[in-house]
Amino acid sequence: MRLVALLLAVLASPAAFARVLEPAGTAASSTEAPDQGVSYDVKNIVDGKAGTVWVEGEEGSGLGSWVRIDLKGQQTVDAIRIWNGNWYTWDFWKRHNRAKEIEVEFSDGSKEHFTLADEFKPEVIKLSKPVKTTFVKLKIKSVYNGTTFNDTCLSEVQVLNSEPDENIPVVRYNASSIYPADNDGTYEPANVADGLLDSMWCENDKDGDGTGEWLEFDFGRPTEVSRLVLRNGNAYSFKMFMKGNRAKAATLTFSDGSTEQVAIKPSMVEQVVSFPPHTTRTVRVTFTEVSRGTEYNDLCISEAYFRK
Ligand SMILES: [Ca+2]
Ligand SMILES: [Ca+2]
Repeated sequence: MRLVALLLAVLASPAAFARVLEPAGTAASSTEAPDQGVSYDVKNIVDGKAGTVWVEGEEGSGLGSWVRIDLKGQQTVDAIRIWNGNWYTWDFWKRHNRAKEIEVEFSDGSKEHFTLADEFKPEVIKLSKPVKTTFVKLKIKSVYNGTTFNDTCLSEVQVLNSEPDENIPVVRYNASSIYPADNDGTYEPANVADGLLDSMWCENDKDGDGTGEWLEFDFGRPTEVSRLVLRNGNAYSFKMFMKGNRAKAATLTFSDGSTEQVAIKPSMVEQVVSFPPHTTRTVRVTFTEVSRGTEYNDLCISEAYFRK
């Protein structure tokens, strides 16, 4: 029974196995002009941030507008993950149009049609079969209307390939506490594995700075690990990074109770934390030292992956 349950858990989260194909470029049918220094360029859909947005520049709701993501040569695409609408904030999301029906076109001329959910959460659309293509083009066929602006937005689009990569798939995350969702979104532990720098896990210790809080990775089966790849703090921007707490040291606790102490750089760039190899089903990362931010006294981690 346990094996069956485990397989179901794995099948239920295809995104856990999906790697994001690196874009080589982007194009769009039209783009809204920048406003007060804020760009709505189509580059924003592949910049690793939900809070930066492409807005079509047509009169009306932008039906027929499209965005294209060019890949590095021909790649196999299995799925696409979309942050639909304007993710700058929840309020902005409601006020702008979201794409409803989309046509997805590939370089071999094939097309697939999807109806997206109208929800403030990322959506994975799975292709009926893998496609070898040099680009993915999304055309907006209908929209969900925003309450204020008749402009259709996409915040982020990840083109996915389901072949495993170096990052060990996680079937379940646990955490000592989770900061409640607010106007910017959720702070769920799984946010450390979505490829976005402005989505993160944050702890919810009301008085403390995050020291003693933990994040646990469950691989579902014994797996060898020796590296933790990390984007510390709120990695959206240097300004946001400085405002919040960052980790400086942690204890890694493995399934058999053994531990390793590791130092973590209080830096927003990607870092690889190496430690002696352990074969384990879970790793609990307990933060033992924290660097305080200037404004928010909550520890956040933007991205975190274990590797062999
Ligand atoms: Ca973006
Ligand atoms: Ca993230």
